[in-house]
Amino acid sequence: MWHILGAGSLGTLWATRLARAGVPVELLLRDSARLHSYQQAGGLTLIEQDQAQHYPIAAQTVADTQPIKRLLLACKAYDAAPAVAQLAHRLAPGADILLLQNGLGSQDEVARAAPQARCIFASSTDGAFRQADFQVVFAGHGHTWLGDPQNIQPPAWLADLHKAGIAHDWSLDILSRLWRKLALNCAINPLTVLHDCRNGELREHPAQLACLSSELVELLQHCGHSHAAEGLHEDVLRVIQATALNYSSMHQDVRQGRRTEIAYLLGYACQAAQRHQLPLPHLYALHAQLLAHLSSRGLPSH
Ligand code: NAD
Ligand code: KPL
Repeated sequence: MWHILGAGSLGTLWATRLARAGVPVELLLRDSARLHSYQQAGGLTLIEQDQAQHYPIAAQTVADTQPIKRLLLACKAYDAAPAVAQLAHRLAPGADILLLQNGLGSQDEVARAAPQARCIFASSTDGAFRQADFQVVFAGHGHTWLGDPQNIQPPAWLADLHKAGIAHDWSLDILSRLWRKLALNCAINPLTVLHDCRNGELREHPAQLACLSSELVELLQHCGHSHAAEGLHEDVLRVIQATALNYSSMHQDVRQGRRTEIAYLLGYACQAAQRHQLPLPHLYALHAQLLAHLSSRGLPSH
């Protein structure tokens, strides 16, 4: 049984794909009010290529008592550790937690909140967004890398992902993958917020992209992820080109007045730079500008 916490974009994407492959799944919802709304909706709806499919997946609240052996954590990075702390007493000995959070920092927070569990980190390029409550659009088929920095053995349940058609690979260096993604997000997302533009319009700011990429390369190298630093600037330009018409996830969050994951992206990068006493002026300045911008819009800095 997969327990899936968070019936948002990625939670719905995973729950529906697993359920339609015959894998038993159950959603964990925040409270009885949310469970009631879910029951009114009668299940989750996944929209793929304009086709909507409805899945009446079972659900319970986090306050339920059933033991949990496999938990898919599909909430935002800032909600991850508090959510796991709420559930820690339900985790069976040797339980697995699969962490879908973007960025870095939340994985360590979760591991501290549930020391008895095995934490498997994921980095995903799938794209999904909520069209309405419990209705999610699968906007871009990507790939998911999974790995465990403490144990290179893949879990047997990867077979469920295979069955569900979830494109994935077991990575022996998941931290480097997460750092690389974090570096791309740090170079692109904050600038799209500050220039209020689509990813592609960043091509008008080549000097800023070059400075940030070179500082991020230095950071990755000092953090022991030289491999993740290779060709970063070219990759930043490639991603901008490939996603030219898209608004970055951070831009969408800010535009919709939602809390961002800044603390787990640029905030995490700047903290790591400080720990290594690296003078990275463009990165620090970008962080300060982004914090000021968020504050001017009444959004939290963490
Ligand atoms: P989302 O906001 O759509 O969904 C998160 C869900 O978690 C919400 O429904 C929220 O109510 C729920 N939640 C939070 N705390 C909870 C709790 N204590 N108990 C029960 N439910 C709780 O977020 P998302 O877009 O699915 O993103 C999840 C993570 O995946 C983020 O870190 C994001 O950066 C990452 N990610 C998202 C995408 C995407 O396309 N959406 C792609 C790659 C990575
Ligand atoms: O991951 C992204 C995001 O918007 O969060 C991309 C499109 C790669 C930009 O950093």
